[in-house]
Amino acid sequence: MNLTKDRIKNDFKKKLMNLYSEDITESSKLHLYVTLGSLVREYVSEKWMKTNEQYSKNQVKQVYYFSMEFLIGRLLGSNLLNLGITDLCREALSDLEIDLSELEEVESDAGLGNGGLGRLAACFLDSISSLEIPGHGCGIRYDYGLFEQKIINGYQVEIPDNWLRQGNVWEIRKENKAAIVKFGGTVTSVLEDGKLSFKHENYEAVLAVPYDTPIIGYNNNTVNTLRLWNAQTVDKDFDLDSFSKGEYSKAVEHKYSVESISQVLYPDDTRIEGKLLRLKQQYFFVSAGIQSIIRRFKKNGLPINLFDHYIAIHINDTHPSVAVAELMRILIDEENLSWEDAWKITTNTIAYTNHTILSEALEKWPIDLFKKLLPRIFMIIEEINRRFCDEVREKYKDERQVHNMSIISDGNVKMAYLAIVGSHSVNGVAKLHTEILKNEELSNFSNFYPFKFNNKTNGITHRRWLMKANPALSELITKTIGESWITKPDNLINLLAFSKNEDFQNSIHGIKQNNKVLFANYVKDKYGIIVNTNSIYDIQVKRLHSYKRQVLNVFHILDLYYRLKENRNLDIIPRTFFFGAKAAPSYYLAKETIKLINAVANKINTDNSVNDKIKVIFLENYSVSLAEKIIPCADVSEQISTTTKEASGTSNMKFMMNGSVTIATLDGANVEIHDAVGDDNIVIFGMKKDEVLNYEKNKNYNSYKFYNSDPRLKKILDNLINGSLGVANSEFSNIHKYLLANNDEYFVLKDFDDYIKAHGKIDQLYRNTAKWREMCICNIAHSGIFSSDNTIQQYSKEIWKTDRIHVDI
Ligand code: 26V
Repeated sequence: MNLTKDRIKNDFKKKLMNLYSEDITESSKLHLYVTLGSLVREYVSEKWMKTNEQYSKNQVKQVYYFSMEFLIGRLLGSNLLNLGITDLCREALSDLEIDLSELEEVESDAGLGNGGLGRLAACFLDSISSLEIPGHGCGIRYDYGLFEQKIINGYQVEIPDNWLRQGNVWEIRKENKAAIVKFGGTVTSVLEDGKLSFKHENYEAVLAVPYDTPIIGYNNNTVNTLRLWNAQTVDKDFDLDSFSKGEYSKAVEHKYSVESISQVLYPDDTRIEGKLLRLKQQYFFVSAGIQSIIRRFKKNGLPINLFDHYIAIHINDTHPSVAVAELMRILIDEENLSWEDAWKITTNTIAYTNHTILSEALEKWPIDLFKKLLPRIFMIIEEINRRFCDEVREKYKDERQVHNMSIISDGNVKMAYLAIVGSHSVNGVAKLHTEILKNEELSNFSNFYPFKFNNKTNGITHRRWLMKANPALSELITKTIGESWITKPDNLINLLAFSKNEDFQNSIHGIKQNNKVLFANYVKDKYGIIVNTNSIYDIQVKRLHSYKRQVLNVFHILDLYYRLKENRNLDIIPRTFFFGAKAAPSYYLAKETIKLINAVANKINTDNSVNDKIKVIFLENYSVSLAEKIIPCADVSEQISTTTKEASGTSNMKFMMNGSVTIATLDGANVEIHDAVGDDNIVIFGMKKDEVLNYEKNKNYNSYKFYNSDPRLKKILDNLINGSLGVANSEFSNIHKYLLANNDEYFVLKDFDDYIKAHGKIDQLYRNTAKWREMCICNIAHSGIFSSDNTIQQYSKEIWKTDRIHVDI
């Protein structure tokens, strides 16, 4: 399609008239945004159709990425970028006196995820399409995404995220592709003509209706599909009996109960709760997704025994791991395959990624609940487990080992074990994480199945996180090393040749400065706080969790504050500390930490004796669209988790790609970042893996030792509970207790001294302007390897075995 500015202008006016019978002057920003969005979708419709046609015609292998979460954010800007029509649209709209950036701000974030895991899924989709890989997303179309966070009097307050209120221009409802998902009921076995079959009766049927969103590749014709499922009643919304008796609320009870399945994203990614509704959500989208894959597969005329040659299913963490049993069920009960054939196909089809080793987040389901909700699936898991336990028994002749590895034990179904046994590939998300999985957490399984375990270090899409979020930097990079880095992000390495070039350093600095000014304006408008744009922007944005140690960051700030109070002339480079973090609604310690950050912010920002040197800002409602604003203006990236606890982290990569210097523990992908940039271009502190593991094994850590021997810590901790932070004495007593009486699970006190020193080093490095700028450039130059394009190429080659398919138009 040959788009010109004039064509876009005409199409836009026509569309506005068709949709709203309005002209531009009387239209609202929302209507203008919807008009542009609809137009863009229209422009991709041919590519979308052709992509699907070509996949069917050529019978290519396709991958389906199953995930409970897709943290997409906004799509207008990234769709325009991938279609290569951003400038054209901006100019066309500008002629019509419309500002494109203003329209982009109208779009609600699709916040269908909690954090890293959901955002990774979104980055992966972008890379899959951009690399011309036939691959699609499968998930749930939640009516409400992750809650919106308001900060009221320093406390987090959660507001439902009604992201669909203004409609969603990107999705298409496909009623004709609906599937039925069955819950509960009874299963009986029937022997007919010597063949055993299973009859499922008295179940509750739920209609799964798909909504498809196009996933547009960068500068190619590939448009893959993100298919999200919505739950509806199958035939009747009302219980007619109750309705005719005038019992209206009872009459609609069933409707509400069914629709609740896809109503809301669970906002707690810190611990499993064993809630029935969550398991319902899991089976709901997995069953609907696999049914629709099988349906399309058969429509293409392919024989079912070749299923694994044409289909790969990837499960994002254990949340979709019922897929193992659901695929078995369909192959055996509906396609009449033998157990052995079905098992071979299933394990060849499915691959699993683990995203955490925190034991409280490892999924398990009580047997009774599981069996009642999914009787046939439970039977299949029992049989999978029986056969697996036999193999373990045969190999080790040790019943303890059998018990330890059993998928069903201690009254629970263990989803990670099901995912490992039922797949051909198990991967961790960074070198260290995979090593810990193999040698510690899952060593039983990696000894049993050494060939299944592998590493795939996470990545981020440089299109959203550099080209879209930081257009000025992108332009400068292209001007300096040409545009090849856009499709070959590794080529960013060519920037190294310019790392000492003064002109280039100045340009890099100018762009960062400009981004900082823009963000300072945002902060001033929103919070009425004046930020010193010459200060170091020191930023920690991520979910609030004890292991991520936002408290360590606060302790550094308090220490700095107390030092400034003691010595007004203390020579430091001014700093602005930014935090952005949502706490799970029932995670009281995390919420207390938010209040602590806000109390410290209030204390410092209103203290005129220090607030020209330091300020603290808590950014409300951290989200994808806010991340795109804040990351490009960071000088310092805080990646300070307790070593071994952060599986990978991905904001660490986004920051380096935008030219920040990282202060980090050697945890998660910080290890790979350190390997890439070397000691001179990152500031590493804190305990190493073995020290942490030793403390944990020997149980010989004592946080009081640090409290008693370090007067700085003593002062900070005492001041938490004596009202000196301007709040009641009890306000932070849980944090105090956690760190002292409960012995500081994540070693904040142990790493404190080293962290303070590391910040001293940052201060010194920043003073050497040329050196600092060289560090920033070096970080950008080495960030290309963290493009999710690289990660996805590895998944495709080593796990999915999918080929690139160029779509012809
Ligand atoms: C866990 C749970 C548990 C119960 C209910 C809801 C829920 C939702 C999500 C999760 C996932 C927790 C695991 C997770 O998000 N891991 C993060 O994955 C990132 C991508 O691989 C990685 O960069 C982070 O280090 C890791 O913490």
